[in-house]
Amino acid sequence: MKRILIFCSTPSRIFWFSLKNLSFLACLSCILFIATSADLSLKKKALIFGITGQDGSYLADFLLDKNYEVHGVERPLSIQRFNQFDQERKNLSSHVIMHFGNLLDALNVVDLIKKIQPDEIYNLAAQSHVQVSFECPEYTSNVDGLGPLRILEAIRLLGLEKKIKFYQASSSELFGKVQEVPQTENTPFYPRSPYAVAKLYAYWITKNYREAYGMFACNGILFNHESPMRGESFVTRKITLAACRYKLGLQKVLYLGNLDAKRDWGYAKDYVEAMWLMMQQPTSDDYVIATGKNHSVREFVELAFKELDVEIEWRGQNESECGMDRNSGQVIVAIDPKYYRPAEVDLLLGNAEKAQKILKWNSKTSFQDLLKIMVASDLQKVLKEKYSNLKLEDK
Ligand code: NAP
Ligand code: G4F
Repeated sequence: MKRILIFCSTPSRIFWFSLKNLSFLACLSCILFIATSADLSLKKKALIFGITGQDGSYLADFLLDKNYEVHGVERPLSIQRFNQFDQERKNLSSHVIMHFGNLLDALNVVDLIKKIQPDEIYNLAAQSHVQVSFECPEYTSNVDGLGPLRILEAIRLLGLEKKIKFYQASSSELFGKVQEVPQTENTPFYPRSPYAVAKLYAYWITKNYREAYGMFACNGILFNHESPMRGESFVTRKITLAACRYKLGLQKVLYLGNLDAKRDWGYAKDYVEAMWLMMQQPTSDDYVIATGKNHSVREFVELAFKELDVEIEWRGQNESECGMDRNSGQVIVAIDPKYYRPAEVDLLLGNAEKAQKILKWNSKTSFQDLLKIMVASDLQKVLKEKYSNLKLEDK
């Protein structure tokens, strides 16, 4: 009986077979080939629109840890927050495949999806500032409302509706003037800004493509989530930065709008896990993601300053209200009505029971810990600012 020695690509795969068993051998080679290719293709591809933002950076990091091939879309003139973050943490951008793009450009969206052929698309791109949306309502509607439509339609036109899963960054702003407390997936929406109205369109068009074309398309209705990567004009980051600058003598007064608005604030790092979990379910659905606890802007101010051993005492009312440093008697927080919104969302409080039950997701970081993380990070940043200013003065 003739015998042959087979060397397969993997060193340990060496077998003896009789020629009689050639057909068996052919089958086995096929199986090994398929197994090896399957192994390679096991690396899922994700495409993130909005990768340069807060959530995009954390999600990219999370997906890389899960061994995804991560593609990200940046606008040609993106503020390089992503790269700044990268330098501070780990070499994210060198592991992500970056592409230029813009949600306003439908041809570009089609081209990207055709080229990349991702398994999962996360749409985090948006003009995400509520107050700015009152000043730029048409632009906001175009990016935040029609942007997701452009992605969904590109998937459909390319015939990839059964291959690609789609995640839409929906928002608790949809609840706006809340119709019940706490808010769940079944609470009626009542948007209060051009931003929220645009997100409402995006929510429904995502649901519509799911129902009309059988696409895997889900809405994450995320309540406010913050981090050291939060944009500096959102209230939490504005406060933590100002508190640190005050402590180090670089800022005297922090000007704010409505101190009594309440938000359900979580940690962005915890929330990107929920996005991914939604995409791993057998069928697509919509989920509220929240901590189930809320706090006022006023409380956030008090606790952020307290973290730096500064006690605040409030005096006055409405536009004349101010916060004083109990030690020095100096005014350190004042109201500037320009930060009041034409229509305010007074209170948000989420009930994430559905996500807890089905996704087994829980918010891990407490409000107090989130504050500590943000203050500690901004203190480092402001120290660097101060140090570099001193060096400039020395010269
Ligand atoms: P963010 O920091 O403001 O990031 C927004 C991202 O969208 C940035 O990467 C931005 O790019 C990109 N972008 C803006 N316009 C674009 C356009 N025309 N084409 C392509 N990209 C564009 O927002 P985030 O806090 O990470 O939030 C992520 C998503 O979740 C947003 O859709 C937001 O509305 C939604 N959301 C956020 C929260 C929250 O509390 N953070 C809660 C609920 C929902 P540049 O860097 O070039 O500006
Ligand atoms: O930090 P904010 O600007 O966040 P807002 O409006 O809640 O929106 C954020 O969360 C949404 C989820 O619910 C996202 F969809 C959206 O993209 C964004 O990420 O303001 C929070 C509250 C508001 O009530 C605002 O009126 O803080 C109040 N506020 C008081 N003074 C201020 C200020 N907000 C800002 N940005 N700046 C102030 O000086």
